[in-house]
Amino acid sequence: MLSAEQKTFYGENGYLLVENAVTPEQLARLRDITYRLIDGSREVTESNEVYDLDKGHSAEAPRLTRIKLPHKRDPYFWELIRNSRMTEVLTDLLGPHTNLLTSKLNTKAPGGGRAVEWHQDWAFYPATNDSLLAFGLMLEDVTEENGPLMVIPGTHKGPVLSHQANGYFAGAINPDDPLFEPDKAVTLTGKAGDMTVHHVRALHGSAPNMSDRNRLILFYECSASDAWPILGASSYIHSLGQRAYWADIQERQITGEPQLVPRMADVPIRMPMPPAPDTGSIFKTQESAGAKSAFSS
Ligand SMILES: O=C(O)CCC(=O)C(=O)O
Repeated sequence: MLSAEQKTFYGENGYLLVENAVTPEQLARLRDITYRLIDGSREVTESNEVYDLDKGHSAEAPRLTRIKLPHKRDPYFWELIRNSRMTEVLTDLLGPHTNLLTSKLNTKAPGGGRAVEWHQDWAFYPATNDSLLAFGLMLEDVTEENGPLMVIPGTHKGPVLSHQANGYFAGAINPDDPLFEPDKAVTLTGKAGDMTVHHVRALHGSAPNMSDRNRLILFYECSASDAWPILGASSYIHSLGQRAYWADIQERQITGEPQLVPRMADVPIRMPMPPAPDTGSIFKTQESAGAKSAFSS
């Protein structure tokens, strides 16, 4: 359970670091599954529905940016979010009825693994209210060198910045935007088993992994069940018809029940349109739309 101070901190800053979010046994099992999944990418030569490949990927030396939807790859990823300390943190922050929106395991390979350009998750999936957040569970230690998540405190209370480039929804802000204040960024490092939490509107990004160690962060993006999507960019759920969507939403219920009465809040929204040429992952969206990088000189 979170303390009152932790909840206040999250409310004011839009992010939180939770130490030991999983037990050593849970962590060991997660790592074991993850390294087996990475091993499974050896025979893969093109990004597909499971793997997003980084430049230089080969059978001898797998280089991935991401394992997509890990909760669909191994039931343990789903079990964990439904029944662990993380579940308590989730209901502490979002209330009793919660859904998983998506999951992803950003694997940032050693020696240059991709930056994630600055963005607000809210720009990808606006909803009727902003009771949404992302957990980032560290499966290896995260230090300054291996591309930690960075967040700009307080931006969850501010505007949604433009994420457009070259006429596309680019999934990244322009680093020249006068509202972007990188000097205010905080860097979220921690030990394997620690977890970051960031609010859906919090501006965040991460630099390339310049170390010789993997940076493995398992992200769960979650919503209060009364936050209904207005439109989303690049998730499989938006291609489902009404029946399949209803079945899917029930499968993604983490705690409580579906809420058929959306809570409407006065929140700033921009629509994630038009889609980038390649929407296969955030990396592909940012790259194919030609988003200007904040990390390359
Ligand atoms: O992997 C990271 O550092 C950030 C991930 C992220 O923000 C995303 O995938 O939307």
